[in-house]
Amino acid sequence: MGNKDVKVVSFWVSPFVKRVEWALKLKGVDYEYIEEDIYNKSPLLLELNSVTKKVPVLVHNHKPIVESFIILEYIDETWNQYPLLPHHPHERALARFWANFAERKLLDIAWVAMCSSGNEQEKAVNIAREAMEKIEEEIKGKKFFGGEYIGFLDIALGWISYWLPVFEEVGSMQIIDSSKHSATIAWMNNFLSHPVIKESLPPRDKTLAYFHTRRKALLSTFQGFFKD
Ligand SMILES: N[C@@H](CCC(=O)N[C@@H](CS)C(=O)NCC(=O)O)C(=O)O
Repeated sequence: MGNKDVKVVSFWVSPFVKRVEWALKLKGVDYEYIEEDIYNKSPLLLELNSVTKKVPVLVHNHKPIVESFIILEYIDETWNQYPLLPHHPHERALARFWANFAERKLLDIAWVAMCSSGNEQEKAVNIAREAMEKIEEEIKGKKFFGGEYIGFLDIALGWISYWLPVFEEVGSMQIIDSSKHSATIAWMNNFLSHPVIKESLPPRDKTLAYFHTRRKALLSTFQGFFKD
């Protein structure tokens, strides 16, 4: 049964929404899942998030919170069990830094790479590969970014384990290189093997079909993206 005080306005294939669901599940917080049609937005979404009109929206005690990283921090501050961010301020700062770095240099850019072709795609793939190198250095020698357990940074970067290979397949491109990114690949396997993660992923065939459709729709959008 869903917890009436906690609702997540969601979209089934959204990696941003999954972060919120993963955090709540890891903390054992019950929530009500509300599926949104992001192509025909409901009055509820427009009321809860009139600024960006995007999901996820976490609604706690009737108050909305938006933006997945901000929601993660809110969840961590509100429910103390299973801490997500590290305890030490410097480690917390580093976790936030890497989350933002990966979002701008890997997620945003891998999206451009998936939705482009030719020179544009080549440039995007190169930037994404550089970011991947840095992430590889960060995860070396650790089971999870959070140490022995899945933490904030694992959740923030979790999309890499499932959505990035889909983006690669849809865009016919390669960002993850098994000869260079073995630590990242080991982390991906550890992450995907965790019961909370494993049980909450969208079906791969449906996910692939969805992003193929997005690529077709957006193919011309990113032309000239890297020009001044
Ligand atoms: N930076 C946001 C991104 C959220 C986002 O892009 N959500 C998508 C779904 S995957 C959305 O709601 N798109 C609707 C739109 O752009 O109008 C976050 O981390 O929460």
